[in-house]
Amino acid sequence: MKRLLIIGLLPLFLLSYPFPGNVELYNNGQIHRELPPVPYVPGELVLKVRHHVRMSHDFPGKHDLSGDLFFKYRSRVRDLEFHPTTGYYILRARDGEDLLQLKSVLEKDVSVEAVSLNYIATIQETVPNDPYFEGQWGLRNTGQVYRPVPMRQGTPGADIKATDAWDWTMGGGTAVIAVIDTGVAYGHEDLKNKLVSGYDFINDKVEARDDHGHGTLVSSIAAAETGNELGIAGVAPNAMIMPLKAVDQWGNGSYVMIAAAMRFAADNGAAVINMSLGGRSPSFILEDACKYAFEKGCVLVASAGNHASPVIYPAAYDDYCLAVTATDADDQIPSWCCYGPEVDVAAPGVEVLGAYFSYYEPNVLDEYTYGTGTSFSSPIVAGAVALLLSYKPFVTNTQAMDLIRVTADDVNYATFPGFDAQVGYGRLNLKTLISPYVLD
Ligand SMILES: [Ca+2]
Ligand SMILES: [Ca+2]
Ligand SMILES: [Ca+2]
Repeated sequence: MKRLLIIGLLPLFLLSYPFPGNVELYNNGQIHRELPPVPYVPGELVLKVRHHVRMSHDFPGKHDLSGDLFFKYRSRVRDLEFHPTTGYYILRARDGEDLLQLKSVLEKDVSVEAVSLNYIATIQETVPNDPYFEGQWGLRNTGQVYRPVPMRQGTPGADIKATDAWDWTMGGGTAVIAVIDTGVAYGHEDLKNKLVSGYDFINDKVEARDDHGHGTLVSSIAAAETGNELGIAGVAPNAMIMPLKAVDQWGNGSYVMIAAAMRFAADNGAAVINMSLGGRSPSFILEDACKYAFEKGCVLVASAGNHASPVIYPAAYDDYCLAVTATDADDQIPSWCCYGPEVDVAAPGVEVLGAYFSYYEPNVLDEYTYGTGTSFSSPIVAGAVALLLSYKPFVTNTQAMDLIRVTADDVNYATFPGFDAQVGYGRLNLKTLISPYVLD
């Protein structure tokens, strides 16, 4: 298990938008990095004061010079307070004082042994080194600029709290997420080491190569290679992807192809099946396959749909599927989301950053793009389930579905307290889901 602990504030990555046309891509050559200032308590200095030993019968022992110091600098210093447990003095400068200049003056004072800014430490978080992580507001939203052009910022905390969950685990390498989609770009830098054997049901081939782009983006959101100093982080950093191509290059897949892929996934050890797809009609074709996979222990995760209409199938099969709708970077539910009592949870689904692939540029395998739609919410939940199952392998699929529901944040509590048909139980909270205190 790879844990990457970085103390303090992160370098700020300013992401650029290099690509013309109607898709905006991130390009490795154009990242600008700037270090933010190191935080400290404003107006405060911490002083180690030299002790002057007074050889006097009247005043045995040590006498410090802090009173003299205060008197000497009183025009610039508001107060000088002894801090008994450390033995240091906290100096508070008067308003408008140049703290760094005052610090350099005090450093030269013979009665001062050392001066420091009162630096602020922050809690440790498992923050991966993937350079576009700051673009992944859905994983961690501090209100950062997550997209430079057009400039986008979200609301702090409108995220799934991935870094907090990763403090506990980044998952084992065994959990497999079957992605029933358009395939995967096998050579993409952030996916090439994350694939297990899949199948192409459209072309009857062993390798499920993407000829559209949707499947590559979806797969990377769930489980891109993480901590590799490239691209993005996946929700389940160490899970593997089983690419199953059941959707053609125009974005269509027949129910029979999708059903075949579900059965293949269930028969070949997938723990989670992601279906960022669906149709408006119910059919035994999908329902039987869902039942088959569910009874083999798989957790089925599907997108609720993007047409402001009732939840699509297979997501609407309540007994077998988690139906996932979208939230944006302010924890609002977009108006285009499908709705209904079948909705289980929401997950970030607006401007979700992931791996880019295009049929027209098959050799471009190091770029990233944003996707909007419940298609990109679903793999976030699928990744969450994979992380949960690798951390707590004793959890059954029914329990996993319940845990996803009960640990979600009721983001529309003010208008619809409790379960509702817009957001289900709420927006996924990976921290609460993975918490060792739940079902341990
Ligand atoms: Ca990466
Ligand atoms: Ca449901
Ligand atoms: Ca609610």
